[in-house]
Order: sequence, then structure tokens, then C-alpha cells
Amino acid sequence: MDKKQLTELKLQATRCRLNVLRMVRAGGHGHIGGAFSAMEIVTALYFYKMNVDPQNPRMPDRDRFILSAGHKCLAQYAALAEKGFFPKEVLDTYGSLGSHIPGHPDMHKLPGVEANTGALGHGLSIANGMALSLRLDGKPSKVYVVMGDGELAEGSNWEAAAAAAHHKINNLVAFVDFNGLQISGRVQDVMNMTPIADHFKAFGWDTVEIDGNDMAQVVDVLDRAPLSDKPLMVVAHTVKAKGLSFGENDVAFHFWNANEEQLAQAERELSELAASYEKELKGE
Ligand SMILES: Cc1ncc(C[n+]2csc(CCOP(=O)(O)OP(=O)(O)O)c2C)c(N)n1
Ligand SMILES: [Mg+2]
Repeated sequence: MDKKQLTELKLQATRCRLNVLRMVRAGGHGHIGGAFSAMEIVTALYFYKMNVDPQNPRMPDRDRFILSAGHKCLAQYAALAEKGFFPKEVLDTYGSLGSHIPGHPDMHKLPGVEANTGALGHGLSIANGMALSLRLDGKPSKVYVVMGDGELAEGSNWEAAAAAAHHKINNLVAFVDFNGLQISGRVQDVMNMTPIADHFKAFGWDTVEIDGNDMAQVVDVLDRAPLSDKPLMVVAHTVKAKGLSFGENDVAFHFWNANEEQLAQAERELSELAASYEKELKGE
């Protein structure tokens, strides 16, 4: 990928982060930490890798995206809106009764959502089933999953890990957004799941470790998948609330009840960042 394409993707991720702030402004709150840490992964999937069509969201040959850690949904809504799956005005309904973008993704309410998630620990099993059936149907589609590191405490993940390896489901690529924090503190204090890559390797997966907030590394691993006949687990080292200058790596920003001053600061900073990428792209 050349430098210009990379800058375009970084701009896209910044626009998505601004979309998240738009939802937080509408609803007054949101799970910003996990949405921002996963933003490079979600952006690279929607704007670089996945074969999806906003005009035809149920296209049979599409790639599938499963947000296993459903509370990160602001990242997915931001990308779907930016991609044109629904009008951006819908972002302004976040937090209101009857909204199509509720606190966890609902496939019956929003085009582009493939599964209802939010109860942690189920996305990998759902993805296994989808990937197996796509393979049986001879489809070229891939299934991408985004999980949280705290989410790995759910035992159901490990049944899914065994099944994916056993069935050699290599049209499946999973990411663990390894930001080191969950809802109530450091993952290593609440329920230590490290070394994550070694665990998946022992179950029979290919594993790669990347900096998950480095767009070039995310793009590179997406280009390389699958590595073999095994499923691929990408352990993506990230910073929780990445891009929220006053909230990075702070568990208090797992769920943000935003105040006007901080929200305005975040909007200003990310708008400036977007403008700098736009300038760079214009060659100024
Ligand atoms: C089965 C289940 N148990 C508990 C919760 C409550 N919960 C919501 S977010 C969260 C922490 C998740 O942490 P992590 O997977 O690290 O995601 P991050 O917030 O870092 O994106 C928990 C425990 C839940 N949604 N589902
Ligand atoms: Mg986490």
C-alpha cells in the first residue's frame, strides 16, 4: 500500500472517531474506550479489506463482520455510516428511544449488522458457524471477528477456539483488541488471559501480534491472511480510548458520561487531525 492510501485510511479512521463523538454528543454517553481502541481495525476492514456493498447489504458473497465485543458498537456504527449503509443523521438518534443504533448492535434494526452481540463470549461461535457454512457453499467470503481482551474470560470462547482449529476454519480471521483494560480495571488483575497468542496457538491457531493502532500493520496482516489451513488470531496491542487525548489508557473512559468541555476538546482535536490529513492528501 502506498503512503497516500495509508493516509486516506488514517483520515477515514479519524472521521469515524468524529462520528463516535457525534453519537456521544447526541446520547450524552457511550463506550468510547473500546470503540476508539478498535478503530484502526474496524476502519481497515470496512474501507480497505471487506467486500461489502452498502446498496446491497445482504449480498450473498459479502464478507461478514462480527463484533463479538458488542459494546464497541459505536466504532461499527461510525464506519457503517461513513461507508453509506445509513444516513449520518441516524447517528444523532443515539441514546433515544426506538433508535436503530442501540447500545449493542441489533441485526434487525440496522443494515450491515450480521449478528446481535453484547453478551460477551458468543461472537467467535457465531463466526465459526458462518464461516463453515460459507465454505460448504463454496463462497469466497471471509468472516472477521473483533473481540475484547476482557471478553476472553468467557469460557465459551475456548470452545469456539477448539472448534475453529478442529475444523480448520481458515476463512476466519479474529482480532483480540488487546488494550489491557476491561470494565472494572486491568485485565491482568480481573482475570489474566495472557499470553493470549500462546493460548490460541496451543488450540491450533495461527497467531500474529501487531500494534493494532498502527494502520500499516493492520492492513499488512489483513493482506497476509490466511497464513495456512488454520484460523488466524491477530493479537492487536492497542491503547484503550486511543485518540481521546485526556482518556487514553484510563479505565474511567470505558464508558464515558461526557461533559461539554471535554467533548468540545475532543471534537476540536480530532477535527484538527482530520484537517491535517486532508492537507497532506492535497499535497499542501
Ligand atoms: C456475558 C457478559 N458479561 C459481562 C458483560 C459486561 N461487560 C460489558 S463490557 C465489559 C468489559 C469488556 O472488556 P474488554 O473485552 O476488554 O473490552 P473493552 O472494553 O476493552 O473494549 C464487561 C464485563 C457483558 N457485556 N457480557
Ligand atoms: Mg479490553
